[in-house]
Amino acid sequence: FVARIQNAALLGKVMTAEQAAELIPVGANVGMSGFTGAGYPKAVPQALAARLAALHASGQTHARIGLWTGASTAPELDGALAQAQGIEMRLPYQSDPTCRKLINAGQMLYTDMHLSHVAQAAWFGFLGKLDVAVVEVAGILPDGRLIPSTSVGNNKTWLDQADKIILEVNLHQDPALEGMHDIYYGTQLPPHRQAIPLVKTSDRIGQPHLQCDPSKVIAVVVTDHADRNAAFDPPSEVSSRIAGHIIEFLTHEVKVGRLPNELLPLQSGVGNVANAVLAGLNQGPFENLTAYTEVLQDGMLDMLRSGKLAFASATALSLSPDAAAEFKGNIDFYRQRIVLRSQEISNHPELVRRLGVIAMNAMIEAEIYGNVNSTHIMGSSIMNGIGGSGDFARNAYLSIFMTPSVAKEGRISCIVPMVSHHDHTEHDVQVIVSEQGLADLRGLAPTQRAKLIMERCAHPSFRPQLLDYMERARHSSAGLHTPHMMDEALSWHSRYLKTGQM
Ligand code: 0RQ
Repeated sequence: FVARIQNAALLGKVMTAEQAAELIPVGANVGMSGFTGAGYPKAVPQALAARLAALHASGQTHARIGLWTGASTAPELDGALAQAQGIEMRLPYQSDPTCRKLINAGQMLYTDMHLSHVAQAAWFGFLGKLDVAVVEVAGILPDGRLIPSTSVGNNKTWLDQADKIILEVNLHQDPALEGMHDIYYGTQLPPHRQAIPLVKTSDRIGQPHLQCDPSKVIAVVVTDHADRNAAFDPPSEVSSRIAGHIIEFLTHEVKVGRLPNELLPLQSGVGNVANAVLAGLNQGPFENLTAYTEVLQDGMLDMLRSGKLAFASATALSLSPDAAAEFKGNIDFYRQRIVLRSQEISNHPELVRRLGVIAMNAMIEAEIYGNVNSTHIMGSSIMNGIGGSGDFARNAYLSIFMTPSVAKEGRISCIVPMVSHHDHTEHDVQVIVSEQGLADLRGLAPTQRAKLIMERCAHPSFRPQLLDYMERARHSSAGLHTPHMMDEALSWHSRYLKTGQM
């Protein structure tokens, strides 16, 4: 590992994960690296979890930390710390089953934030003091600068803001990642902010390395482990139909002159549906595409390889084991075509608006008027979090939300009279698509939107029920702009909670 730690002072700080975890004070706010299962520290969180569990066993039942990351991580981080009951407050995004269980049981606090807001909220001091940063890197340069790993996330901010820094140098991460990153150090606080000088997805506006004050580094831990690397499901029939509707819609938009032949930069959310849409685009008619997105999944790697996608900007890689191996084998090819940025830049509203991004995100449910819920099950339980979907949806050129029309073997309609939680308001949602069809809502009034969403997107088994709701609301609602029956609007959700069927 000596070749990876070229700074003599930092080489002298190499220690075990257990020793490093001892240096994290109980009650500290800890900013860790990691974004959608990539580039997260793999050893210190597990050692810290073991330490907190031992403290709990000795009677210190409230020994916990505040845990801030880029986005979701992996079992070695979120999973280990949650199982040890070691997290007091989690932000800004998670998808871990144990975290989810504790949050929904009221045993862990969770602040669900737009991912582009996190860094500035930390600089503004809105989140409290950041005590320790724990950041995975691919290597350390002689002057202490860091070669970032497979995600950038909030690492720049954690390294700048934390009093103390622990670095995990992961030998498994390819040192040839060097040069793939673009870390922008020009962001200012209001009222001194300037325009961010990025006008194309491929622009480089920063530097390839993270700055780090070596005097703040209290430990360096060496690891050799792959990222989480979950495999994606092959595109299902439902996902493929959703992808088909989106491609037909984009083709139409090109035909009528609202999109250029090479479209506009694509943003694609997480999960199997999003990956299937990319698989569809890879077979589709468009060439020379670009992506300005936050997560680069297998689908985009395939598109880069086939040449359909000319360039991709993201903050993290989230690859299956096969795709990760392929990426490693052809890293020089990908370094010409991928740039990884801090998440406040990959998701920045100014840049999303300037570039005219086409945002495609999955959701939990939509209502007939177009409001969208991306985060909550039946109004009160968190699923994952809003992630970057709001950063992109509100500022996109085209904002598309997609979902299967039903969930849980058809017992739940994903199109409902009123959403049980609002993440994306009707004003931020231009297109809704399910395997049934696509509703283009641009320029429509609420009652026009409702007609289209029910006709095009709802499952036939729920359509009559929705039409009946709408019809009765038209006759009994106090206002007829957005007709609702307030005592019935959420009755589908309460019926499901009581009977297991909407
Ligand atoms: O439940 O896990 O028990 O099987 O929700 O649903 O259909 O597998 O969809 O994996 O694409 O995730 C919105 C959660 C969709 C995700 C969400 C149940 C369903 C299943 C998952 P099971 P699917 P996906 C950029 C963009 C927010 C963040 C975001 C997400 C589970 O896309 O977290 O967009 N998005 N970020 O059965 C009850 C309904 C349901 C339902 C589905 N209406 N009611 N349960 N489910 N619909 C990336 C980042 O920001 C990092």
